[in-house]
Amino acid sequence: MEIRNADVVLTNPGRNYVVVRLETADGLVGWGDATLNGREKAVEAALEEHLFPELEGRDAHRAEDVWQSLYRGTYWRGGPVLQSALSGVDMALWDLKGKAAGLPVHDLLGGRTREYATVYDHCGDDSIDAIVENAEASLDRGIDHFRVNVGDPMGDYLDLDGVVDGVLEVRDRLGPDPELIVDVHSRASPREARQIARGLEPAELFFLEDPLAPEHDAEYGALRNATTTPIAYGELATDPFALQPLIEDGAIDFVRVDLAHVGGITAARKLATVAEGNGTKTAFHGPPDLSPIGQAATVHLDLALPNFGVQELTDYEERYGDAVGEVFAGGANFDPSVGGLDVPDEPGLGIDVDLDAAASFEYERSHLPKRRAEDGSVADW
Ligand code: KDG
Ligand code: MG
Repeated sequence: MEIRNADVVLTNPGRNYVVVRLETADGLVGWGDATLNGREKAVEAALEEHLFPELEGRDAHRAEDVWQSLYRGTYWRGGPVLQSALSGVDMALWDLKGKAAGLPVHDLLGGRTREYATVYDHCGDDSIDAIVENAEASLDRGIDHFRVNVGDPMGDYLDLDGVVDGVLEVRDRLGPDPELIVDVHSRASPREARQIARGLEPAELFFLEDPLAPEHDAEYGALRNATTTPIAYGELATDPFALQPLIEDGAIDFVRVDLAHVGGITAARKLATVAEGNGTKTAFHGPPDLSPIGQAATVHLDLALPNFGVQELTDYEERYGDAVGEVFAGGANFDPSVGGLDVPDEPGLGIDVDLDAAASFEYERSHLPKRRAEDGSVADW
C-alpha cells in the first residue's frame, strides 16, 4: 500500500481546521486532523516541507515505523507544531489501514470494549443560575457529566475563593448525583492548585482539569498528596512520554491528551496502555478546535480502550454547524439515550471530506485570545 500523494488542506467552515490527505498508489484516501489552534500555517509548512517528502513511496501499512521515523528519526523531537503535523499523518495512516482491511479503526485497535463513549458537556457560565440552567438542559439531553466553570471565559483563577465558593454552590444546587468537572486551564501556580483542589473537596468532583502547566510537571506529585480531588492532566502535552512518569507515580487520575497534538492514535494508545497498568483512566481532549476527523479518531480509541474514563464533548449542538457538515461527512454521533458518542462501523475512521466545499471556506488568520492580569502583565490564557 504505497503512499503516492500527500496533501494538506486548510479550511474554515466556522473555524480553521488543518486536514491531512494521504492517497495510496491504488487510490485509497486516508484523512487526518493536524489542527493547532492559532498556528495552522506553521503546521501546514511543517507538513509540506518536512513530513510529506519523507512519506512518498513508503508503505502506508507501517504506521508505527512512520511514527518512529517522524518522532525519533528526525533527532529534533516534537513540540506542538511537529507533533500536530505527525498526528494528522498518523490518523490518516490508521484510516487507510482500516479502509484496506475493510474494518473500522476500533477493530484494528483490539475491538470495542464498550458500546459508546460517555461524554461530559460544557455548562460553565457567568452566573450560578446560568450554570444550573445549562446543566439541566444537558441532563435533558442525556448527559450527566458537566464542566461547571464559573466565570468568563474559564473563571478568574486569581479569585481562588470565588471559584471554590461558586462551584460548591453549583454542587449544592445540582445535588449529589451529576459528575462535576472544573477546568483550571493550566493557570494556577502550584500553591494555588493545591488551594483550589483542597477547597473543592466537598464538591466531590469527577476531576479537576489541567490545574498546572507542563513546566510544573514535577509538582503534580505534591498536588496529589495534598488532596483527595481527582486530577486530570494533559491537553497541552505534545510528548506522550513526558506524561509517563506522572502516571507511574500515581500523580494523575485521568490522562487527557489531545489526539491531534500528542502524535495521533499511535501516541495516545501507547500512553493509555501505560495508564491502564497504573489504574489511570482516559479523558481525552474534545475541544471545538478538533475537527470531526480528530473527534472520530478519538472516539475510535475511546471505544477500544479498557481504561476509558470519559470523553469531552464541547457544546455538542453548536459545535459543528451546517458549514462543517458541508465539508465533513460521517464521523462520531451523539446518542442522547445513553449520553455517549459512537462511530459508524464503517472501514477506517468512517469520515469523508468534500474538497470543493473545503476550498470554498477559506482559511482566516486567527489567534487564541491573550489575557492580562489586572496590573497589565501577561497571564496564561
Ligand atoms: O485551543 C485551545 C482549546 O482547545 C482549549 O482552550 C480548550 O481547555 C480546553 C478544553 O478543555 O476543551
Ligand atoms: Mg481544558
